[in-house]
Amino acid sequence: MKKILIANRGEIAVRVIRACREMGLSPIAVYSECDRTALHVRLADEAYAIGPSEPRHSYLRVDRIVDAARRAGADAVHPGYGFLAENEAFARAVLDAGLTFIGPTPEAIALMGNKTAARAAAKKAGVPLVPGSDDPIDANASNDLIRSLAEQIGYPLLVKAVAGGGGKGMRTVQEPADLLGAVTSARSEAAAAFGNPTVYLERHLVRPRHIEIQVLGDMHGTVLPFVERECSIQRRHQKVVEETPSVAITPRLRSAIASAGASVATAVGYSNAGTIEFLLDEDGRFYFLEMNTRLQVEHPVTEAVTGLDLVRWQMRVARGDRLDLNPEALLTPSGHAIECRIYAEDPDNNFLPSPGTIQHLRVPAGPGIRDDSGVEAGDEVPIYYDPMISKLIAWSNDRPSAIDRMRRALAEYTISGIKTTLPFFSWLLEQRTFVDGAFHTTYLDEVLRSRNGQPFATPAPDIEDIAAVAAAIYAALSPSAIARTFVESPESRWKAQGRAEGLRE
Ligand code: MV4
Repeated sequence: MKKILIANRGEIAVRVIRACREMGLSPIAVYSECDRTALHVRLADEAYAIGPSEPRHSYLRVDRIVDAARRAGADAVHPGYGFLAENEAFARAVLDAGLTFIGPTPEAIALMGNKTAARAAAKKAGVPLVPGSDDPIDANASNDLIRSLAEQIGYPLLVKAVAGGGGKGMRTVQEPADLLGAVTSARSEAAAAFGNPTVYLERHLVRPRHIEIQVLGDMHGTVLPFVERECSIQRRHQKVVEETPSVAITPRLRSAIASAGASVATAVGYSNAGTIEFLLDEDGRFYFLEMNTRLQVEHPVTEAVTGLDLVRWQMRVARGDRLDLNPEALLTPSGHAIECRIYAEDPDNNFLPSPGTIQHLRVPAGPGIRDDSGVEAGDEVPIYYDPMISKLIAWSNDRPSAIDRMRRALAEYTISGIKTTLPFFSWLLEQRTFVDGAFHTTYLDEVLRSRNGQPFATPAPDIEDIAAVAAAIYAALSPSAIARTFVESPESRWKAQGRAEGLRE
């Protein structure tokens, strides 16, 4: 393995390029029209155009990506996450072209992509499942059958898409009267989103935590689980903060849930990096939810507490190396790590995407800080893709000091020209519920709803002083302009503060 084509963009493409460099491998980029000068292209050894900016015409084009790999003379393809990372046909096309796919087999991707098949595999492995329907509910299922399945499972329940994951095509049902309507609407949403209307039912657990287990498998039958990641801080099914270890997991529970994760992966002959998701209820019982057959966004927190490079290990096991690691060490976190996903979104405007040009960028550094970014100053954040621009990871000896370190790094971070979720994180890390670790999967959506759109941005006191001085100078030099401003557009306090903040640049 000498040349690696990276079938992705943004921070994850940069992350894989870094691992390639350290291993003496040559990274090859692909890019869409709007990404022709993007950071991942600038950092790669070669780059191949794969089409227009819209993902379906470029980063989702199996044919063009495999063709680029052939033209480059690449030996292997790393899919990153998102786009084609969990696409069985892509993995197969890469193998059919005689290349190594740096990920699981197409069979494992297909199996785990089918959520009822994944449940069956977990059940066979002896791993606890949320009570639910074992068989998919297809178009032939009678209303009587659906009703009787629901009665067996009990209410409240969830209708989920067999081809789904991540909350799409999901409906909650509080009582029998709402069952058939929920099944109908889940089916049509699933058909539109995945081309497959099949659904299944699960008992709805209220306020669970989301705990996941990273696994690595080699091609010699070894599967190793890692210390858990706590991913309960989510907004509309999108993870926002991840950390490891979880405050809710005792050492006993850690080995039980890690063994469960490894059992699922072993049962399906899994190789490469994968993640088994669990729900954890208030009584400390855990239930298999689904398996993600890719490297995940939040892998750096696991790297921070284990000292391993997961991307490097992905490439090593893909070329046939054995996982000669001490299993005990992977379950023994060294310190605590937290990740904040920094988005080009306006938290003061319902997290609306905020594309545009990054004018000024100051990236935090110093002890225990890692910033995995896909952008530099002067870069444009396009409208076409997920607006996550970087991941900020803080590591320290324990959770309280990791929180302190993250607060410090957030305060250092300056991104101007676009709105970002930085002010939101500074707020979140001051919340008692976060500091106490007393949250669950619905906490963030609930607290955001209760805030009713109050702004997050709080200019520092020195900025307010500067603004006051600047306003005084402006008023002295041009009193009529000041008067006009106030008469014609009575500014809100927050807009005025926003302007004041703008004076920094
Ligand atoms: C659940 C659940 C409660 N009970 N399943 C959301 C996305 C998809 N991966 C599964 N999800 C959930 N499934 C049962 N039986 C609650 C959620 C859920 C959730 C899960 C993980 C992280 C955040 C979440 C936010 C809302 C709901």
